[in-house]
Amino acid sequence: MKIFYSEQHRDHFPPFEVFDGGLRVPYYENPDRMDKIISALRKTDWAEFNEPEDFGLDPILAVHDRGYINFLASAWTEWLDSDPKVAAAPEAHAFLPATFALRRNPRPPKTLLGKGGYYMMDLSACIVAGTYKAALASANCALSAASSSFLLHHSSFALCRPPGHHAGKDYAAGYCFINNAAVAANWLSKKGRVAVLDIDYHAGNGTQDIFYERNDVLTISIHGDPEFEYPHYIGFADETGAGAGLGFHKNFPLPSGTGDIPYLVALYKSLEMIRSFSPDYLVLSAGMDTFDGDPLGTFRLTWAVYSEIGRQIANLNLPTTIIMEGGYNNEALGENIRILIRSFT
Ligand code: OKP
Ligand code: ZN
Repeated sequence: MKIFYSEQHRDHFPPFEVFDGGLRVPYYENPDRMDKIISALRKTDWAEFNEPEDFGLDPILAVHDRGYINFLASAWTEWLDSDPKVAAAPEAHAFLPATFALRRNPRPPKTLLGKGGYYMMDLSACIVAGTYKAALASANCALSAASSSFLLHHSSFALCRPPGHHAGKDYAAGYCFINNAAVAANWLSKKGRVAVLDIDYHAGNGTQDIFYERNDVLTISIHGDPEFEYPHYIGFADETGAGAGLGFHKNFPLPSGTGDIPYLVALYKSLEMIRSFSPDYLVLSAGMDTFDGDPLGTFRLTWAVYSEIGRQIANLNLPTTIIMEGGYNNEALGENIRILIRSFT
């Protein structure tokens, strides 16, 4: 199986993020995650690593707002220029606003901090010197995998970092800047009907937002109930699409502590919906933070169930573009991914 991966992600490694309660902690979404996955995949006889192609900005701007992308491109240098303390020790800093636009004025502000609070949703999507280039490379991995799924009519894996499913049309959130799955799904939607299935532990709010009014892309997310879990404001069962897109979005919010069996029940319902939509392509947002003991999750999925999840999804028999999202138990991450995706080889 073709795997698309770029080393560019290493330059996106913010020195901290801010947790609920104001605690400043080391960045959970770290480069070591990729190293663990790569070493697990290198042990197989089916992993074929490829550099992504550069697709330029057009397929990204087909999904994201231009003002937002411009903000991502310039935020770090503007931050560096704005404060001598940052310039004196750039590696100890990240751009992160502390004031957010609760109800939006339709006019994006002109100042950097104003734009930060307008284009960012929380305190985890920190911007450093390498963030924009890493986010572009990550989106190019997704596009290269989508293009490979189209040309070879076969599944492919985009080993994306930073992840993407929390990023909306004009906002960064939850370690995500460019919505890799949405960019890939939108690109594939020019070639055929597309379904997006998001199995990351957290609701795929960005993907939901981006396709909410479209009926040509079915989006489904299985996740910790936003009643108790991040992203708190979106991902509820009664959100099923709007306008032409009504009936083309589905959320499966599940309780804290969810184990293998109830998870598989939600998965089977998702696969039933995908079958009746009869897409030409599947985009799979694959997060492994559903694993028992993940530091950012509450589910209790076992190692063995990833094999069953992979087999069931692969049974759809669709060219599947698998996009890496979350998963923060680094020691288990590589094996879990290997077990999940081997059914697609
Ligand atoms: C990104 B992905 C923790 C607050 C939540 C953000 C989590 C983002 C998860 N105290 N922080 O979906 O894996
Ligand atoms: Zn997640």
